[in-house]
Amino acid sequence: MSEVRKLDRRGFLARGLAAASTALLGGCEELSDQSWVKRILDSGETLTYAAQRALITPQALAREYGEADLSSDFKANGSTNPDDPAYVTHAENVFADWKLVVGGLVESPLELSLAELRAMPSRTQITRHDCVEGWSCIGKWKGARLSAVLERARLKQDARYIVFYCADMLGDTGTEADRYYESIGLEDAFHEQTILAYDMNDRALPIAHGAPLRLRVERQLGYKMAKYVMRIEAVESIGGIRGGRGGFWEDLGYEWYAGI
Ligand SMILES: Nc1nc2c(c(=O)[nH]1)N[C@H]1C(S)=C(S)[C@@H](COP(=O)(O)O)O[C@H]1N2
Ligand SMILES: [Mo]
Repeated sequence: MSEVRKLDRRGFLARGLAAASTALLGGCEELSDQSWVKRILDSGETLTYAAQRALITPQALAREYGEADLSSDFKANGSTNPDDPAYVTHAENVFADWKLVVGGLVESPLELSLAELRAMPSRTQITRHDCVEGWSCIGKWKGARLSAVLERARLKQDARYIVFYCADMLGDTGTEADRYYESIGLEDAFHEQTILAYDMNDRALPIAHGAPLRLRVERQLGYKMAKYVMRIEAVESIGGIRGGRGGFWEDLGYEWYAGI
């Protein structure tokens, strides 16, 4: 484990522990020491992309639950109220003029309002969200299929990754390096359960959980599920973006493929 990774992991876990000790995660579950999920999380590693490929088929579904399994109080984590001025204005306006920007290696760049996203092919799913800090909650998500958005934009041949740019700053340098971003490969982008969620538990997605739009990519850990998504971009390589490792936490040492 590299030094930067050790330091970062300590910081991330310390924040998680502080949160866990103040509340017993109303309705959510702290993973027991015996849990296989926790053992993987504690090892500091997630399944590598290759291991995941070897274990399950590319299109296998993450487990889905029933209404009775919903956590009564889904924990909010990381940024919960972005202070970016443009975001604040959109929030005050209940996102009426907000648009998702879709660009990069696409034939037809798009700007989609929430009404347009709501009119697209959708999926609703009840799934368990596992945070690397060692907690999980079950929630119901409805959103536009990312595959439908990408099909409308028409990916160019050389597109390999989809990058999600978010409104919030998580670090404390006060620079663009603090802004949250994430990326996934095309297999996850076109996976049945990968959606741009606008509803949570049958209501418009709350700000604490990423309003107006957040990614759900159900076979990976919580930090992949970008909240406050403002723009998505199709790229050939993530190497030239920011720290070059494909995400805010990845640039600080976390695995890019956070398979569970
Ligand atoms: N934009 C943005 N997305 C984010 C985060 C964040 O801080 N900012 N935190 C990540 C982490 S670590 C987790 S566990 C989940 C938390 O989602 P929740 O607040 O709905 O529980 O969002 C992920 N996506
Ligand atoms: Mo997380």
